[in-house]
Amino acid sequence: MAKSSSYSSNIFLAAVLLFFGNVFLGAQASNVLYYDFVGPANDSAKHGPQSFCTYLDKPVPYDVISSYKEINVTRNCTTNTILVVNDSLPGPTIQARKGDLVYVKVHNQGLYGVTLHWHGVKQPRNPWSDGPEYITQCAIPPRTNFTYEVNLIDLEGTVWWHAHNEWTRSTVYGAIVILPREGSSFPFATPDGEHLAVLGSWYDEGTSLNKALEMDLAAGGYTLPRATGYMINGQYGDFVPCSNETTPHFSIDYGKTYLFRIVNAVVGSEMFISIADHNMTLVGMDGAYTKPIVVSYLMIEPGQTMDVLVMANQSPGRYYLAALRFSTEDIDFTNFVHEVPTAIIQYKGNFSLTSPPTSFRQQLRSLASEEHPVDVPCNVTTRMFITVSLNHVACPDDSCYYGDYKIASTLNNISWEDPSVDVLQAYYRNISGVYTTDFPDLPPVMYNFTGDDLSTSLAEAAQGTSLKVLNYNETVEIVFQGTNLLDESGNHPMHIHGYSFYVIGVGLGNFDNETDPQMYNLVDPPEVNTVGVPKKGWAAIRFRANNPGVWYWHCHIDRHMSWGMNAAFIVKNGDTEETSMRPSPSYMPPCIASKDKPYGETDQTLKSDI
Ligand SMILES: [Cu+2]
Repeated sequence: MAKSSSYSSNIFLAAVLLFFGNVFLGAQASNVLYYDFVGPANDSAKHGPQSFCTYLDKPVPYDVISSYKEINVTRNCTTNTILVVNDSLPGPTIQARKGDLVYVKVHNQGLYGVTLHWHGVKQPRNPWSDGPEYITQCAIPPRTNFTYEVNLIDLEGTVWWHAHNEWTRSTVYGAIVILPREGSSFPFATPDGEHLAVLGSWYDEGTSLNKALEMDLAAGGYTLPRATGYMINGQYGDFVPCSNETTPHFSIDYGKTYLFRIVNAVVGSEMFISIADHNMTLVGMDGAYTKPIVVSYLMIEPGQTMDVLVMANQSPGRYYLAALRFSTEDIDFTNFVHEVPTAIIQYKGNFSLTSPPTSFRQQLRSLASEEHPVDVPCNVTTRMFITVSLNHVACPDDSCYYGDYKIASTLNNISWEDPSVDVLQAYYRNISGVYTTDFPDLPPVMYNFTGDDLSTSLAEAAQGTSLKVLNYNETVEIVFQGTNLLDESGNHPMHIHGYSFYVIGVGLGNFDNETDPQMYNLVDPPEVNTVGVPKKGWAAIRFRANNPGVWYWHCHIDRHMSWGMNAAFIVKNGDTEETSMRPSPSYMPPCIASKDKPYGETDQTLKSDI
C-alpha cells in the first residue's frame, strides 16, 4: 500500500506549546508496544505532521520535536505567533488500531496552561483523562507534564484530539486514525491509499486570542474574535495571497480508490466540502461506520469527522478539493471577511491540465451489520427536552459596550458558569459549593420555540453550574430543540463527552412529541458524538448511561460555548468495580492557578526560566 503523507511542505513553525512523548500503543496488556517519542528536532519540522496511513503491521511512531522556541508563522502574507504541538499545524496524527491503549505524555513547554481532549474517545470509567478544563481537570501548568490515557477500545475510523481550555484549540489539534484490529479489515474493499484533510481556523490574534476572548466576554460578548480564514491541513491554498506554494496536494492514481479522512477542527463554523467532478462515498463518521451514501458534497459540523471513499475515475488532471463555511446565524455575528481554503487532488503520471444540509443529515445510517451492530435503547428511563438558545443576561455593572445586557447562550435557559475547581474533583472528593444537581429535564416555560418575534422576556437567562445526575445504566433520550429567541436561531453542533449516541430523528420546526417519535429510526440510526441541531429545528438522540463519571456536553461552536451553551452529566457508579469510576490518578494538575490565568501575566518571568 502506498504511504500517503497528506501534508504539504514549507510549514513554518511557531512557539512550541507542548509535545507528545513516551507513547506506547498496544492492543492487549500482553502485547504492549513501547515507543520512545522524545527526540531532537529533525526533518519533520519542515514537513508538518506525518501521516502514517499505510496499513502497516505495526503503527509507526512519528518523530517529535521537543525544543522550545518561538517562530513566526506566515499565512496570507501576514506573520503571527501561535501555540502548537510539536512545531506543526495541525499537530501530530496519532495512529492506532481498534482496541489499542495510547498513553500521551504532555509536556507543557509554553507560557500558558493547557488541557487536551480526545474527541470521540469514550474513556470507559476514566473521566480523569477526558480533558475539558473545569469539568474533569484544571489546566496543566507551564513547565509541568501530565499523562493522558486514551482508550480506543470500541472506535474504528477517525476521531481527533484538541485543546479544551478557552479557544486554545484554534491551533492545538490533530487527528486520531484508528485502523481495524489486526487480522480484521474494513467493511468495504481495502482502499488503495488514504489521505487526511483536517480543516482548521486562523485567528489574527495568535497567542493573544484567549486574552481578547476574556476581554470581549467581560464587555458583553458582542465582539468575540472572528476567524480571518479557514484552512486545510494548516494551509489556505491557491486562492489566498502568498499561499499557492504551500497548497496541500493529495496524489492519486487513476483507477484506484482512496480513503479520505476529514476532520472539522474549525472553531466556529460548519463547513461544506466537495471535490471537483468527483463524488464521495461516505462510509464512516465519528469513529463508527455508516451505510455507504454517495454524495457530491459533505456538510460537516465542527467536531465531526467523516471518512469518505473517492474513486479516481476522471480524466487524469488536477481537481480542487474546496471547503466553504456554512452559517445559519444572524449576519451580525457571521458576516465577516474570511478566506476559503482549497487543496488539489492530483492524478499521478503525465496529463495535460484542463471544476441542502438537512437532506444530507437525513440520509445518514449506521452500518448495522453483524460485525458492526447497533444497540439502540428501546425502553427509555430518562427523557429530557432541552432548548438550545441564544439569550441575554443583565450586565452586572456598566462595563458592557452595548446597553444593559450581555450575550448568553443556554441549555434549558441556564447559561453555564465555570467553577473554580473542576467538577470531577468536587464530585470525587465531596467538595460542596462547586456545582448543583438541578439541571432540569424541561425548559422553564413552553412556547412556540421556533416562532418569529418572540417576547424578549423569554430570553432572560439564568446562570449557574447545573448538572444532571443519571443512575448507572439509565437509558436516556434527549430532544434538543433549537429556538428563535432574540431572532437568533442557528445550527448548533451538540457534542457529548464519554459517549457515542444514536441520532434517532432530526427535523425542522417544533418537536411534536406525538407524531415525531413515530418517525424515529430505531433500526440503523447513525452512532456519533456530535449532532447538528438544525436552525429552527430539533434533533433526538438516545444512549445508555453505562460510563460512570462526569461528562461534559456542549455546543461545539466555541463562540456559543463561551457564552454558556454547556452542561454536564454525573453518571453514578454501578454496583460493581467494573461498573464504577476508576480512582483518581495520584497526580492531577492543581486548580489553584488556572481560574485567574496567571501564566500570561508573567510571561517574561516564565520565559526566562525555560
Ligand atoms: Cu451553537
